[in-house]
Amino acid sequence: MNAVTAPPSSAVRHIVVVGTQWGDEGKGKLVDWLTDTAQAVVRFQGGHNAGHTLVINGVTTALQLVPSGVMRPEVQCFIGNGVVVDPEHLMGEIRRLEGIGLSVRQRLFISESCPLILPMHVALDRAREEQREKGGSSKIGTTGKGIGPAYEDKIARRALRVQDLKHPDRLQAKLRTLVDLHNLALADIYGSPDQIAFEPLYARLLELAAEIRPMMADVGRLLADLDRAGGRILFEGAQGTLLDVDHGTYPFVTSSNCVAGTAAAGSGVGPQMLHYVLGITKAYTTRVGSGPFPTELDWQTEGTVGHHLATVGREKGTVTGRPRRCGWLDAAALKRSVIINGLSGLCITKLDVLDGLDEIKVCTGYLLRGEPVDILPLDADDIALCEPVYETFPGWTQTTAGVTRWDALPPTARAYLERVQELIGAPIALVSTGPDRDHTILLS
Ligand code: 2SA
Ligand code: MG
Repeated sequence: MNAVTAPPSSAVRHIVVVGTQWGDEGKGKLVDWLTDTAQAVVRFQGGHNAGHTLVINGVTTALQLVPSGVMRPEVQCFIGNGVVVDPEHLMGEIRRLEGIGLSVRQRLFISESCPLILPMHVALDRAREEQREKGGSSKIGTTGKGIGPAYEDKIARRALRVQDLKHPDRLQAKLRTLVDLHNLALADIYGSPDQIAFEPLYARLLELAAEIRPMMADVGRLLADLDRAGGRILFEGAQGTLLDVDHGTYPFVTSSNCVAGTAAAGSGVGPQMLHYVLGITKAYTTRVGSGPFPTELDWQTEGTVGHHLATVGREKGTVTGRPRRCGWLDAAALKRSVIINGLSGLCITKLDVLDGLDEIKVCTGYLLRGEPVDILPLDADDIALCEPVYETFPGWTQTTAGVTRWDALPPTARAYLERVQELIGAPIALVSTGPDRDHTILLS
């Protein structure tokens, strides 16, 4: 393949994996695959709104909060300060993983500084969505996990943090203030019938605190030590660049920064530790939740290309089971992702979903109020007005599922990928041709 620079190799030790689209690009699989040679995997933003699906030896496991490294028994897993932690969910997920025979607690390290997601955040998340809908404005289509309200409390400097679980008195005082504040909002602002009872929540948090305490850690310090000892670290992004609270299709975004730069601040280390940024890109585009999506196709009508992508790609939310909206690859949006993330290389996933299509389209730019534009605009209202301009490629009839060599791909598939990397200005380092660990083409 032309113009492909070296993929992640021994020259780079630490890799950041980020989604370049609206999430669900297949990051979990790639993190798991790359973890073969890593000692640690770190989550640095988001929470249990993430749904990372891993297929190992044909067995599917979905992870939400626990880093994807957990599937490899010798790998250490870190939850950095940039992550919002729902303690009830955390312990539930740990128990579920332990139930399938994985050791988790011994090698999971949770930053003391993570803000907590509590039941009032979930109630507020849902009440706000209802209000948006009633008020005639579009719902964001959140996952309903309390992510946004928990980050609001963090920014407002009133959040409970994991470290508060070590101090029952402090926890009690802060929790009381927070419960009162949010109960008031729920009743008076949102007219919600939900009220959070303080006593049972406090009692439950004390129980959870006893379980979580042994996993609390100074994550930044531990990662710096691992770095000094020559270890390899993977920084595992969640959601995707176009859902980033600053750089995404605001306000139809999540409430954290999902871009590569956050890997440092969200895990407590410096940016010099981010050696290689691998952007994960689905060979087409999906989005779950509301918001503009220029290349969206009709994905509900049988017999359409959109329906093909949705069904062959099994495009349903891992966390919520919601159908994902589907459309063609958008190279003009990816250009934005390349810039924001400083992508070193790209991994194209789910190429096999395009197998059998007569022709394949890639969006190379848009017409915005009649004017050509070659990169995704910054204003969501402008994005909603963008009419995509496409380049069309012949498809292929052979199956690419499970192919592990570049030269075993159909020539039309190779031509498509070569053109994609040319359009977006970042090299393709990897191609994933199926959900299993081994269905991966490494380009060198
Ligand atoms: P939130 O809950 O406040 O983060 O929702 C805000 C927006 O962010 C989107 N979002 C996601 N988009 C894709 N995948 C995500 N994770 C799950 C998955 C989602 C699911 O992997 O499938 O199961 O539905 C994720 N998390 C948040 C969300 O759709 C809103 O547009
Ligand atoms: Mg997902």
